[in-house]
Order: sequence, then C-alpha cells, then structure tokens
Amino acid sequence: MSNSKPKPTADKRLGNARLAKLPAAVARPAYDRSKVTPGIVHLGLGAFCRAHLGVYTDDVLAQGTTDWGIVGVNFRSPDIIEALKPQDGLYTLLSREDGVDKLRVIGAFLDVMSASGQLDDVLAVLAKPEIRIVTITVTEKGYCHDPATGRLNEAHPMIVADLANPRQPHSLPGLIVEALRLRRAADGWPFTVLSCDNLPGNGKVTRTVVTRFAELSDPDLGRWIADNVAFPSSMVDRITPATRDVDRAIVTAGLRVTDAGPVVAEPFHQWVIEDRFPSGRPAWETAGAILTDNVHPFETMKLRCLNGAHSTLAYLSVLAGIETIADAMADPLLPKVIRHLWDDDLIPTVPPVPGTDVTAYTRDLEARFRNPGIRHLTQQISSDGSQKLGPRLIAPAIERIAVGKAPRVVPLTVAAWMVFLRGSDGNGRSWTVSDPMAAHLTAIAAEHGDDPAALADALFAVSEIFPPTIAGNAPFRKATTQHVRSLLTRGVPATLTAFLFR
Ligand code: CS2
Repeated sequence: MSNSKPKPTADKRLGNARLAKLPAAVARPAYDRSKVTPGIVHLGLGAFCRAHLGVYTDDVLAQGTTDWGIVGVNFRSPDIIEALKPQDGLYTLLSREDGVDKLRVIGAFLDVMSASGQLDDVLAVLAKPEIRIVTITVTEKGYCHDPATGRLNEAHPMIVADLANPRQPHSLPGLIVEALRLRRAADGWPFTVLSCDNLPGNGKVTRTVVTRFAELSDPDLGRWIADNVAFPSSMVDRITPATRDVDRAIVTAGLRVTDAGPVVAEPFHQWVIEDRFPSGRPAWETAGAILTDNVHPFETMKLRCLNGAHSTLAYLSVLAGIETIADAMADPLLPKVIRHLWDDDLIPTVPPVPGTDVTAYTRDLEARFRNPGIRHLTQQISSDGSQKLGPRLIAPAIERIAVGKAPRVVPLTVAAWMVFLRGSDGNGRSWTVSDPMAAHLTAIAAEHGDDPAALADALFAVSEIFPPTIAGNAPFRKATTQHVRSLLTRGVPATLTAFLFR
C-alpha cells in the first residue's frame, strides 16, 4: 500500500461539470444532484462508507428521492477532504471480480468537511433540523469504549479532554452529544444515530457511550438523549481494501479525468438495519438492504464468520509473510484451518439467521476471500486486534466453553496475535503493530517475547481484552501457550501442519 497522493491537475479533475462527458462505460448518478438536499451527516470518511453507505444511498437517490443526500465529515486526516472537496464530493467505485473492472461514479456525498479543521461548520450542519440521521464508520476504536465491557472508557484521553471542554469536541461521543445539545436547545427533534461499524450491538454500544458522556457533562441532557434518541443497530458488509496508486491510475484512465478519492470493493455487499428511525429514513430496502427488527443473528454470523476468519488469516499470514487474504487462501494449509474455525468454533455459536444457511454462507465467504482482484492486505486487517479479537473470536470461545466445548482454533489465533505483537520474527522480517493499545502490548511482547509462557501469562492479564472467563480458563490458556511456543520455535507452516494432522 502506498500513501503517496496523486497530484491531480485542477482542470482535469472529476466534478459535476465533467459528469456528462465521462466515457459511456462509466456509470454515474442517474439523477440531478443539484436538486438533492442533505438528510444525513456521515461521520468517518474511510473507504468503507464510500463503498457501502454511499452506494446504497446513491441507489435510493437514483429512484427520485431528493432529501437524503449525505454530508461527509472526517475526524482526523484532511487528505480525504482534499481529495473529494474539489470533486464536488464525487468519487468512483471500482468493483472487481473475475478480472472484470466496473466503474461507477457515486454522487450521494453532497459535501465533505473536516471535524478538526471546521468544527463550527460541522456543528452548524448537525444542528439543522433537516439532518435526520447521523451515520457512523469510525472503526471499533473510535467509540472510545472499553471493548471488554462496552462501556465508555472515561480515562480515554479524548474523552477526558472533551469532558473538560464539551463545546469543542474531538471524540465521536463528544461530537454527537454537542450536536444533540444544539438540537435540544433549538427545541428541535433529535436525529437518529446509526452505527455502521463492526461491533456487536453497535447501536447499543453507541447509545451507551453517548448517553454516558452526556450524563457526565450535563445529566439533564443525558436523560433527554436516553428518552428521545434512537440508536438502531446495523450489520454492514463489503470487503474494501485500502485504495492503491495503481487503482487510482486505473480509475483515472477509465474516466479520462483524475479521481483522487476512488474506492475498490468486491461486488458483494450486504446491509441489515434495525428499522427504528423516528425521524424517517431513506428507502434503503429499495437498494437491497434488509430492514428488520432483529439484527443480532445477522451481525453474529458476519462478525464471527467473516471478521473472525479475517483476523485469524491476518495474524497467521503476517507471521508467515503472506501479504493478502487471496494469497492466504491459496496456501495449502490456511484454508483448512479456517474451515475448522468455522465448523468447530464459530458456526455452532451462530443463532438461526432468517433465510440463511450459515454453512453455505461460509462457503460463499471462501469464494469472496479467494477473489484475486481484491488485494486485501493481511497487515491492514491485523490492525486494532485489542478491539477486534473480543467480538470476533473471544465471545464465541466463551460461549463454547459455557457449553462444555473446548474452542479449537481460537487459541491458535490468540497465539498468533501474541507472537505478532513482537513486531518481528527475529530473522530480519518486521511489521507494524497498529493498535490503540500498541504501546502497552508491544512493551509486554518486548519484555517476554522469547518466553512463551511468560508472554501468554502477561497478555492474558490484559483485562480490557481477556475477560476472566477466558483468562481463567486453564485449557484455553494451555492450548494458547502451546501454540505460542510452536509458532516461536517452529514457525507457521510446521505449527499448522501439527495442528491439522496431529
Ligand atoms: C476486516 C473488515 O479489516 C478488518 O478487520 O475484517 O474490514 C472486513 O473486510 C469488513 O468488515 C467486510 O465487511
């Protein structure tokens, strides 16, 4: 992955003025963008929301709806604002399968803003009554919660800072609470808050951190939020690797104008949304979303089977020097490990999912993971393990243990993550450990990294990640420690061979 930004020439840039002149093969908004007004503010402008929310909403707008455009807000990096602002919010979706590239320009984002650079403007938009939904993709760590409990981490430096200065928020909970304060002060209706991140019960987590933040800063406002604001949950799915320079070049060649903010995604996409929108919502079901009163089974299936398999592949692959998920699926051993993960540890924990055979779902996942057009870096997926392991793998492991079964593959994943935290293989190969808890975790790995039992003991003691039911489970600890020892002394292929064929 390269971070270098292209240097687009201003006169040859994607934008409203150029839409009509794009080559015929490029799909584009089939509606008059100038007639569309904002109804949604989206927080967190990463590639995923542009390949998912943006596309579903673009489909709804194409059916003639005009009051559900999106204003996109990014918290940290200004790069995406600099990419999309000169393009009138337009960007291209490059969707890839079987060697076929399809280009589609998405028009749903009407404007983009930076929460750090333009906080007053962002709050002014959020205060407008026509904004009826705030959608969120800030990744797991953006919620400033304690992953083991789901509660607001009140010691989080951003939360501490925002509580000291709630009118100038920088965190997600702080920004939402300040925006809701403005809505209430104007005697207005609140907006609905829709999380689109990979967290179990993401609506509930959002409600918990937002109402707790409000309680701490203004108890009266906290009560008003608890009584009046809806936080539906949703399950989101579309594999969206980080965009590379080569992808930007393909898009620019196909468009014949520069697009500095394209996204690459697989064709598959799924969105299951809890239908609780007191202030209205776009007809996302007309774009293929499933609106339901219970997201839980869908989200459990997706978070465990897709994301749990991703994390397992990611840690073992980074250790083995395998760069992408598609390469991992071409390995002779890793797909077998993942099949065991699904069949032995995960599928038995997934409740019945309406209209879905979960085993068939995992077979489809295998095919999606093998898509060679999607270079999804294992290093990218390895990030933020402290936030991801719990919902994806530790929760199902706890459920297996509760019914008297020993998780088979999860200890191997946890062991691979522990060894991954060393940041190098001791033989000259190194990798980045990117995690909000990286300083703490890599210090533990540096201190104990050569001693499997000491490494496992010290990491199992990190209570934000390992609840007592796992940290105190002797067979789980023993299996994990044995895998750590094997990975350190024999490496990945020998460990997997022993694991699969012993
Ligand atoms: C991945 C997800 O990076 C990761 O942790 O597991 O981004 C995954 O690709 C998406 O959830 C797919 O919907």
